[in-house]
Amino acid sequence: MTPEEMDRIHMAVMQAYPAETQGQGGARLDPVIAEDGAKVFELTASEFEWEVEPGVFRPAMGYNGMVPGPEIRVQLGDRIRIVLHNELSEPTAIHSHGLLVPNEMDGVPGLTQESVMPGETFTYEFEVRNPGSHMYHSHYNSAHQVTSGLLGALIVEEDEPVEVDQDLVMILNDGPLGYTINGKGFPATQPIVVKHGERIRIRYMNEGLQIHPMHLHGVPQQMIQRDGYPLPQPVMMDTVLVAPGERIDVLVDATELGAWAFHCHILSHAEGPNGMFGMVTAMIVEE
Ligand SMILES: [Cu+2]
Repeated sequence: MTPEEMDRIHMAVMQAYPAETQGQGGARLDPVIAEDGAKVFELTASEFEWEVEPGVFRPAMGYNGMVPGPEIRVQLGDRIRIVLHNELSEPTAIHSHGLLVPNEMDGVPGLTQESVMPGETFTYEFEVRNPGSHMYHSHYNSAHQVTSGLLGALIVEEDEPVEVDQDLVMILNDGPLGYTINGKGFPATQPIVVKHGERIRIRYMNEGLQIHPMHLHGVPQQMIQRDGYPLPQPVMMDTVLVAPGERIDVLVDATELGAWAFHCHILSHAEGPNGMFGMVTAMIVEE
């Protein structure tokens, strides 16, 4: 390959960003309020083809036909009911990762419940006792089911949250769908677009099998919470290491104008001889 050919391929990928693909994950799921006041969330696990980057469809598993699954947002003290319908070809279950729940609602087949077999429904019900950025995901054949997309954000809002202009979730994953941010690989990842001077909150969640040090160019990140627990002293950093299972909340002040690269700094998750791919996006700070 000549330098010119190499550069043409690099530039073509950059120019395609942000590329349109079928399907977007993480749509907010509004609850149905039951007669007893419980917030009911229906999740159907199924198998489908998911377009991770333009023209690349991979076999996925997901809730309600999307990767990541719908975002569930609740308040402290809520009684919630998560109704799982299993339309997969294998058993499954849902674990509410990070939440304090009664043992029988913990979602670990063989330990706390029977497996939810294909065609069956299981209802998880509990009172929400602890705030923070949490996750729900499969706890069955999990190295395959979770990395294939059976996951989602389960956010319990604080009574007095930090005021921000945008509150964003960034779910990291690796496995059968490749290296993804919110279910897509570059150039199909979505940019973060902010106005100059705005403050945003990013809730990182790592559902993959590998660590991902997330590096934002241009401005530092202020880590305020880990696994839903506030840090006694916030920490400034430019590369935030998110381990599998961890959630890390950061604040970013968009003080610098321009389009800033935002990527995993394990470089083999982000850039190769054909240019950027996988865990890459950008924060665009506008006037
Ligand atoms: Cu990575």
